[in-house]
Amino acid sequence: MFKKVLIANRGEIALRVIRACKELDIETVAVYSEADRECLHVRFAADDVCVGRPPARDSYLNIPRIIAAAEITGADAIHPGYGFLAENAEFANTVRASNIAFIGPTAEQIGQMGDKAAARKLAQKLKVPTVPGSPGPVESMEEGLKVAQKLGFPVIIKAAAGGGGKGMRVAPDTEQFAQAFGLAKQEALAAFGSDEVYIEKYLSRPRHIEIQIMGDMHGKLMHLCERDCSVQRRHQKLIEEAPSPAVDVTLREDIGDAAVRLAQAIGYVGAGTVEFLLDEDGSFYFMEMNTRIQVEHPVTEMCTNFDLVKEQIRVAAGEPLSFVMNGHRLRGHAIECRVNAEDPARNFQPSPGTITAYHPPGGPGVRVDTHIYAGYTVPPYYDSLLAKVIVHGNTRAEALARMRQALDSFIIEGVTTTIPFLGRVLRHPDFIAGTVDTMFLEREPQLLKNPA
Ligand code: MV4
Repeated sequence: MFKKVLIANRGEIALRVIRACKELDIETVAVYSEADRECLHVRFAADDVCVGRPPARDSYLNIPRIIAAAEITGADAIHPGYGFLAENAEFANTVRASNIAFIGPTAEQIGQMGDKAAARKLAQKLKVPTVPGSPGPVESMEEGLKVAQKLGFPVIIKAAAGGGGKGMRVAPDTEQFAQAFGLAKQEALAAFGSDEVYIEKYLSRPRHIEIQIMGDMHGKLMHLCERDCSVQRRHQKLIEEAPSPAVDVTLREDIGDAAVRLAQAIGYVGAGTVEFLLDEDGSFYFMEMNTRIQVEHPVTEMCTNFDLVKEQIRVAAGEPLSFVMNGHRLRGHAIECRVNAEDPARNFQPSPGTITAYHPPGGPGVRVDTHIYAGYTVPPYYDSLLAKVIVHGNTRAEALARMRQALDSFIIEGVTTTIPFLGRVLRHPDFIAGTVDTMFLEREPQLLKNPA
């Protein structure tokens, strides 16, 4: 087992990884930017190294500084968390070339799934369903238009190097195809340095369903149920739950099996997520694979009783998975709400500042993953996640009631938060009925406003 793990991240996920290390009796190293001296990850880690100026590219994204921090402190492994360098193949490579273990998949596996058009091709080869579309990248506007006309409008044009919704354009008809195609290419080039795009038939009201998987170095790979992340805004997830109210045992087996086949085909090691769109008629389609631990991993932990971060560390050290569950042995229902320092009424504009009062919710089945405290100043440089409230109940109804109660008793003063907005979503009849899709908030803009 590792002796000392460096956590190449900040915020709540850094605390989450430190906790797992402590339970496994592993020493920890925090890295921090000049804006993060007062952060709890610095306090809770045994060792800490300042890696640069506040902007992420000068600190949390500075590969040579992070490697140097690991070498100076004698860390034998690095956990990247999510965001920052978590899906950077060059980083994974450099870490391993420096004789340090990377707690995650290989650089090759990160690269294979980072190319979305290639991942789609692999899925097709394995008979994992994909949305009807172009067989590979589309070279020219003329070729694209032919593909689109054959598929039938509307179509969606996606960046091959993309993911998370960037470089994506919908073309409603032939007339608007050229413009959408051009814009998608332009956006893709600006965001990813590659203007390669592919085309799919556009699904108008899909749900976002993702499968948590976990593989070890001994060829064992399992899935741990799905998460439903349909409540999103501009590709930012706001609420996640497991299991999905739209997935029954049979569908779970089918989607889970597809996810396991895909990950197994590349010998995947570590925690990963395979994303699908679920259509109104129950058809599911592979979207992309994320090769990291995700923000919403706690809902899976709550309904599987499985510590995903501890298991990530174990399998990276070469240990076999402690058991294989494949979506069985689920208990109850879990929901997560992301509490952000943002103002929903002002287009979710970030609201950094000092927390003047703080009291978290508690009680049975309530978990809060956070790095904030009274007196903490939320810096403007990073994402605005303040806390994740995760609840577990024996039924979805119990979990829902628990989440409403938890949010209503969560005190955060000094910054504007998304708590009142989340409370309104949890009381919306469509959310209660479990029927929301990814266009839900587009249809319900009044949820963004505080009632007078
Ligand atoms: C789609 C789609 C409809 N049809 N593909 C957005 C992010 C990327 N992972 C895939 N995305 C979508 N792909 C087809 N063929 C709709 C979306 C989409 C979406 C997907 C999941 C969650 C929220 C979303 C919001 C808007 C669009």
